[in-house]
Amino acid sequence: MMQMNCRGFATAQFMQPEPSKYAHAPNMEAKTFMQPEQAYFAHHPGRFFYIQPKETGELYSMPHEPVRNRIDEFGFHVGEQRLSWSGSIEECSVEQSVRLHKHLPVELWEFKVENTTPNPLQWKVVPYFPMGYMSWMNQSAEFDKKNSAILAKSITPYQKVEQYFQNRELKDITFLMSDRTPVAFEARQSAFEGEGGLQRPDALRGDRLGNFEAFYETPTAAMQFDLGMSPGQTVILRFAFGAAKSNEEITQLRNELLCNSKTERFEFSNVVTEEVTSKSSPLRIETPNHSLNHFVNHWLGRQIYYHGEVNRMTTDPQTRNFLQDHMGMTYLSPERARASIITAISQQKVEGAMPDGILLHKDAELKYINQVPHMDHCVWLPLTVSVYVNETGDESILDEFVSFADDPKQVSVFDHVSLALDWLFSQRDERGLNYIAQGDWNDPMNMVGYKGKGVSAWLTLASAYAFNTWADVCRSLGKEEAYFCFSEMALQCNESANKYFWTGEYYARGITDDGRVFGVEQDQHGKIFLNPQAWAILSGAADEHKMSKMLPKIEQYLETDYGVQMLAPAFTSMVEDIGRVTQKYPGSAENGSIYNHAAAFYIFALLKVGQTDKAVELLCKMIPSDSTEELIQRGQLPVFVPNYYRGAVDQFPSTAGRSSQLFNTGTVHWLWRSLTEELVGLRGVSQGLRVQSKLPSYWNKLTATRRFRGASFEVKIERVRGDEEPSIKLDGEQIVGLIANDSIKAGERHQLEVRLL
Ligand code: CEZ
Repeated sequence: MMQMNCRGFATAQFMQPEPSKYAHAPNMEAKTFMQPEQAYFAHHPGRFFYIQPKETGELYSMPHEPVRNRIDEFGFHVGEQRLSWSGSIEECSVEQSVRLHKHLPVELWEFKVENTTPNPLQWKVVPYFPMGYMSWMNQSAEFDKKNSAILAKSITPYQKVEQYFQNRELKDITFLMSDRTPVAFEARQSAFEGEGGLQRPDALRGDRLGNFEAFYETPTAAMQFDLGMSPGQTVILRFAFGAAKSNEEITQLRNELLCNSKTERFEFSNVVTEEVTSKSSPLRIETPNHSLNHFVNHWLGRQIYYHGEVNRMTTDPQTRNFLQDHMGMTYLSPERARASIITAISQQKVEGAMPDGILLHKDAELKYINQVPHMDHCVWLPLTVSVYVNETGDESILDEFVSFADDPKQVSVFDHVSLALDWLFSQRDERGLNYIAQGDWNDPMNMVGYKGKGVSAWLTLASAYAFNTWADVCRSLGKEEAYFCFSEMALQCNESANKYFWTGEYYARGITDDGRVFGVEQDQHGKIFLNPQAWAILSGAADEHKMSKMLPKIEQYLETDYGVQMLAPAFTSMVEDIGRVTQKYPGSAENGSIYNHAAAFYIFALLKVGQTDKAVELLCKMIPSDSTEELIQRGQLPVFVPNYYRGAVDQFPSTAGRSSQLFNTGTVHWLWRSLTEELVGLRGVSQGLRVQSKLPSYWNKLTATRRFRGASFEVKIERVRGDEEPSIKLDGEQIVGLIANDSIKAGERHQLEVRLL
């Protein structure tokens, strides 16, 4: 995984099996995971090329950092297969690009310059790939002549004997390897920079770099190339940068990747495979909103696929994340989703509880947040399994026999899910409200119920939704008794929620250990939370009357130009009966940001009840439009939906809308469902494909292509003309809202025409 910005700063990570890096930020890395609004440091992590034309002696760098000298033109191009930067320097065109290896933690870089002047030119080009501080135990760097490579070697710090045996397999060498021999190199960071620093490094003052190696000193990788270019000539330099375990591995990589200088030899391609490239995306839409179309058609599937493919770069994804990530994966790669559902279920405890995290590797352990007891993990199981069954039609999964984490006894997947729900139902107090312990969906809401009494409104409503969802599955399987049983459980949860949390205007967020109802009008901060409202709609607790009260309150307190906030006003100091969430910076993350995951639940719920205008308005706000002003304020290109945009817009207008830059978020799966199943309105059910399309009043038309069980449906949604009746036509024939299973065959294409009021 690699994330880069236009200036050349980069964060790259790979799994071995725990998340690792080969280019390091300062020491803080050891104690943290992926950070929101990541800081970049002058030296790293970055990939830079210094450029010095002999003719003028000026110093430039590509991309903008670290020299920051103005160049004539500058472009940053985010492509499906590669990232590239283009520029014009002293009338020559320069391009630099990066792709990732399909399987290995290796970046492939190309640096291309074309002499577009009428004169012969002499340029000094120096790639500068700092590795940062690698290890306090052992770090060094040397030049490997045979491979034209700088090898920075290190020992990952550890203390326990058993870690030695695990760490033996780590790729502790970071290399920068070139396809041609440099005239000189520099492997010691301080020698390269000297007094001039990164912007004017001492090493570039002379004719040649100093050929210094690093002996327990901060390593770096710089190589010098002197390029003589006749008029019209193009020169290409190629590099591989990455992690390896041994010198032999590096030699082998060189043979594979760099020995033949023809571009075709580079078998680098997209990790996100053909399954989701824009051409074969299982969903394509054409709406009047171009930014939305572009995002959905090019990037949304990729962001979902990324989650399912790498599980957020952890070996113990939180159970709720893992299950939602595979709920999304169902639409793109059902086989993987199926296997993941089984993996998750096999880690259920025999009493019914799902663990806090799913272990994906034999040496994996529950870490960080997964050591804190959260009460909501069971909610996500029926949601994911029902999506899987409805989308694929593969009911056989329900009959698979799977054991438990703590019991070899095997029961069917159907029984596992039912057990999870029974457990959820049992974790309620005498009022019928779900205990929160140290968190629910909201991770850092850790002190509402840590004494064992506090309850969550969201979780009570989410349980009801989970029961209803499972009841529907039971009914479609003909299990009437189970259907009634789960429906009854949902009803009880909804009744309790309405009794204890409905304030007359909207739903409160919970009741603390000491009996304080919070998330209500009287609270100075955190007066209203979005999640209980959204899930009260989903669970059916909120009837029309309640919705007519809630929706204006959400609009008043939570909606902003950048989307809908998760709570408001943001907390400004610790509230000891709510917890850590109140200590996050106001307007960031769960403390009142535009937390897109929560916004997506709300959008999905609105679509379910036909509040299409509001839903589509909020959905469009998730994706930066192409207005320059807005892009600058958000600070992010519309190639992924971030975890959050800064909220607390009344308290902090200057930072409102700023992106977290975090691309890990369950948002995308709910966005996919909102678009595919609710707006375009093609939802898998056990009898086939249900057609219930929607259009906001401010759109006249929506066309889409949706792949379903291997068949492809081209949908045209329009309004009725004159006094025409609403209608649905499948391949020219009128139907009544259901395409039955026997007319859905893999490989076939169908035309659907939907006319709405
Ligand atoms: O992580 C997410 C979790 O991965 O926060 C969501 C939760 O539902 C997801 O499962 C809402 O709480 O302080 C924390 O521990 C935070 O909770 C973060 O780890 C949080 C961040 O938004 C990072 O993505």
